Amino acid sequence: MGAPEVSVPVNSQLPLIVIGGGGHAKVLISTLLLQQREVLGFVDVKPSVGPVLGVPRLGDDGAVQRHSPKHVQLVNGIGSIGCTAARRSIYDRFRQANYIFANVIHPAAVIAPDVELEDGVQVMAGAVVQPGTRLGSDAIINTGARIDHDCVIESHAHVAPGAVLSGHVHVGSGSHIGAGACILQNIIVGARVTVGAGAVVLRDVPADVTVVGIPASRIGAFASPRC
Ligand code: JB2
Repeated sequence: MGAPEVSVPVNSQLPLIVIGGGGHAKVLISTLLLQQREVLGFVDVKPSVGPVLGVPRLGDDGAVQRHSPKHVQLVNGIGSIGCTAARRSIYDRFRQANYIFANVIHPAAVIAPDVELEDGVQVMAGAVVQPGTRLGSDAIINTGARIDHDCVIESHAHVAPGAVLSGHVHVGSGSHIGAGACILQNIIVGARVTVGAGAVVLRDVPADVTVVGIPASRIGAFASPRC
């Protein structure tokens, strides 16, 4: 009997353009270079941003349009430290222009064979994703995060480095699970929630709030000037 079929969509090997040239983009570019993918460059609104790991800045977002969606794919290099709206806006804008976002899966990530991956998913080094889980479009499972069985991570959500989700956890669209946070089994986290770094979530969390601490409790509405 052969190895089980992996349900990871097979990316085309089209050349890639990364959106953004900051810290998150650097981690993605590092993975892509390791995989010997062709990275044409990155685009960044700041002209002062220099090459990233030898990959050049192509210009601002307008530079993407010089390449047909038939000939390149994109990588969303805008990360988040709480509010995921900027990342989502980049994804929506370029999808409306028919560009496809490639999945970036580090070779040292462990993903169970039946895990369902939508488009533009990013799984960093050392992350573990167990069976029965679904990762929505543009979701980030960051370095060393652990997602146990039968979880759902909705689109644009970010599970930051070292966070741990037990089985059957549902993370709503655009939520940010902070570094080292821990979410117990069967918990539902609503959309656009911020879970603070190191928090331990013992109860369901409604949409649009921030929770911090052990046990995690609400500190206010999520909508803030920077979001
Ligand atoms: O609309 C945009 C845009 N907005 C900001 N289009 C393009 N093309 N670029 C944009 N940028 C650029 O994204 C900024 O000018 C900046 O160079 C970059 C964001 O870089 P920064 O390092 O500030 O954040 P990040 O999103 O790469 O990383 C954050 O999230 C990661 C998950 C950081 O907090 C990291 O520490 C974290 N690991």
